[in-house]
Amino acid sequence: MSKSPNTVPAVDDELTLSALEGLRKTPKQLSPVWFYDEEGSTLFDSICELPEYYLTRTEMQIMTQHGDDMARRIGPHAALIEFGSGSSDKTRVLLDKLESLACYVPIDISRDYLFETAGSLARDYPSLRITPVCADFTQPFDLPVHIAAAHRRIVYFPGSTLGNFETEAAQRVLTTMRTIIGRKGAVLIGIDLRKDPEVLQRAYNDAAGVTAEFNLNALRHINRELGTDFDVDAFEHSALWIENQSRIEMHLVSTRDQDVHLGDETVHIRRGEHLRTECCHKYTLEGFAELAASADLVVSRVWTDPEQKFSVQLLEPKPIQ
Ligand code: AVI
Repeated sequence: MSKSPNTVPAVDDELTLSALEGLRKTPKQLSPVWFYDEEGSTLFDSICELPEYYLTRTEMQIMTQHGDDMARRIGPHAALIEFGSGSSDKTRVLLDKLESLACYVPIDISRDYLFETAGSLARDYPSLRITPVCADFTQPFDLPVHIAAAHRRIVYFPGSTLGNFETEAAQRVLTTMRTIIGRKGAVLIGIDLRKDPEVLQRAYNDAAGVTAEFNLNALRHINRELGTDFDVDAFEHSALWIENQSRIEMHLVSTRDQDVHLGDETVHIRRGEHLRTECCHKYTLEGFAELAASADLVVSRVWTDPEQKFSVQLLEPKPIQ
């Protein structure tokens, strides 16, 4: 990274600064937020349909098979608060099963998608009170005051998205959930499990190349949004299983030396250099229970598929001794 000594940085917006911060790290990093422009969201929907990407299908199968038990444990008159609600697809399974739900509060950073989905849910569940909240759940946000009237507050976080956070950030997200649910509530969360690395490698290196496109699209998005000049054609997708971190890492590897301009800075990327774009942690049941415990949450029920590929877990506040 080079910068002429006498210039005042022209970089003053938060997005540019945080992108620069990532590119100053070793290895260089790009935030996974760059995956999700319109094209990226469509590519992610296609990933969920891929034969190699077992996560979505397996979680849906668990929800369908055990939704009645989940609804029974959640109980009547709950407020359902969903983190990163997206299409709310899996939520529909719960909405069909939960008894006299007090309200549904989907939280998502993408305003258009959030309100579009809330509108379609309102048409399908006309008697349900739906209050969308447009927010980044890793930052402080307000919830509607009417959730206080519900018997319990249930935070729903499907998709194993928690696995995309580094351990400390995952602890912070769980702590936020713990604060929201108070003493009587619960968290219902989808968690992908550790398995044969071959299966994992295939899930993130699909034969049709959709995940590669999804990864490369992050560069198109950042070029468009921040005016950077990454040479997208000079990068290759790579997804590697990192055994000692129990995670898949998605990288983009530069096939040539290139200079990328961001604000008034120039970032040099060497031929063969990796940019890390995402981490996808895979947990053992014990490992996840430990992570939950670090946020004062106890695993009270685990539902899995017969091959134990994926899990949906109910977490409750640790009892006060
Ligand atoms: C959103 N998240 C849970 C996905 C995952 O599997 O970690 C994102 C993804 N990246 C590549 N394929 C899917």
